[in-house]
Amino acid sequence: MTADLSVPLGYRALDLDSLRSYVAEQPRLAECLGGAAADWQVEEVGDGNLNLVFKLHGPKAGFAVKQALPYVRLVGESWPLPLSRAHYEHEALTLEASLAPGRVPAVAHYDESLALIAMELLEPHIIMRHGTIAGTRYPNFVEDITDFTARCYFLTSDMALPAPRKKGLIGTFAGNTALCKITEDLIFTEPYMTADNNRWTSPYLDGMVAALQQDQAVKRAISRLKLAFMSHTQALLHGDLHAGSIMLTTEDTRVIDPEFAFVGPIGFDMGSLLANLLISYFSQAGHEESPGARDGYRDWLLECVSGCWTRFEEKFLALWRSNAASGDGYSKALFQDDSGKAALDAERVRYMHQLFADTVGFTGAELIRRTVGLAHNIDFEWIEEPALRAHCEARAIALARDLLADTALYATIDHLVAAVRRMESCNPLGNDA
Ligand code: SR1
Ligand code: MG
Repeated sequence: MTADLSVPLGYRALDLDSLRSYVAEQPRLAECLGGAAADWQVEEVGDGNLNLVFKLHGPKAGFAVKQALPYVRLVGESWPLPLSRAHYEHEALTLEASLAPGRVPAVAHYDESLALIAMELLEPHIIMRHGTIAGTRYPNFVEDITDFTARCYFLTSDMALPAPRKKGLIGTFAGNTALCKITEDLIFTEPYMTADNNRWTSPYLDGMVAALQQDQAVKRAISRLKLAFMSHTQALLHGDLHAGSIMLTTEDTRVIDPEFAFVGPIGFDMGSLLANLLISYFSQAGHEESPGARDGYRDWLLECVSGCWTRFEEKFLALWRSNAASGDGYSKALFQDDSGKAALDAERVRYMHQLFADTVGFTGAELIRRTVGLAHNIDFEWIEEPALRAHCEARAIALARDLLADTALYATIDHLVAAVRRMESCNPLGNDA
């Protein structure tokens, strides 16, 4: 199945005026905003790589509108991308709202022909990356995000769903091939070879990138992860769970933008989440007010790394041990007596160990693609001085190389956190930056 790149009749990319007219013709949306169309404040606020995003405010309320463009916004019309991603995003948002209530923006309106979703306006929430660059702590983040991850992944796994429903779920998202292909190329392939899309802080990182691209242990590891990404249908994933896909306040956390959703390996999402916290950690030297001023904040970021795994694991296991576990995987019928119950619990522990090993590898993959591949993060990009930026990025690359090639050395989250702390006092570039 190849992705359908055709643009349906009736599709047009909206601007501020045409969006205002469009919404005026949608009675429910217009009623929700209140007043007359001329009273509405409309702005385009999209800063992501793919889509248009608008905010609308009326006298009564506001909402956000996301519209897919038929190409990659970051690159332009030379890179076409199917509008069907809005369909998958709508499917995922709807399902996630039922699995993890309150953790995603509520959908207000969906228009398939315009590839447009109107949804709850999250205010005063901000994109998490902006908050961590500013050094803001979010006390509820770990509990909120692990409610989302544990519930979405467990409740769409084979331990929760009967086989026919699980296969139906795989089918619902199986057509999202173009978005998966972006990931297959940008995360699992291009950073490890010479590719036009790659970029890094040159010349500082040239040596590290050359070494990475000749490292056979790394190439074997990334290829194994790519195969898992392509073939391991464990649960419904967000598919792009980074700090730009999370909006939050100090009280509330929401997960947005699931257009990359598909049924895949849980460790992929978990690795993306942990890697983006680590990117924030390694980038702090470029944002702190004076050297060491953000040491306490670094500690908080590592507490988040640790908490995102441990609270996820606890919640996932609690669901598995509860009545939610009525799927065909690990049927309770096979494990009825005391020895059976002990055996099943040992299996649960083994499953979580494997999930963690997957997560470690995928964490390394995300760290590399954000420093060597096409799509970088503002955490590093906003560090203006290239030598300092490279110094921060080099630590992320050095850690990632070890996570990929020596995954087994990171048996627990404590091993990972200890390695991050050790890396903070290393200078992988070997200069006096
Ligand atoms: C061409 S798209 C580049 C990246 O932007 C999205 O947010 C995904 O992370 C993708 O890999
Ligand atoms: Mg996105």
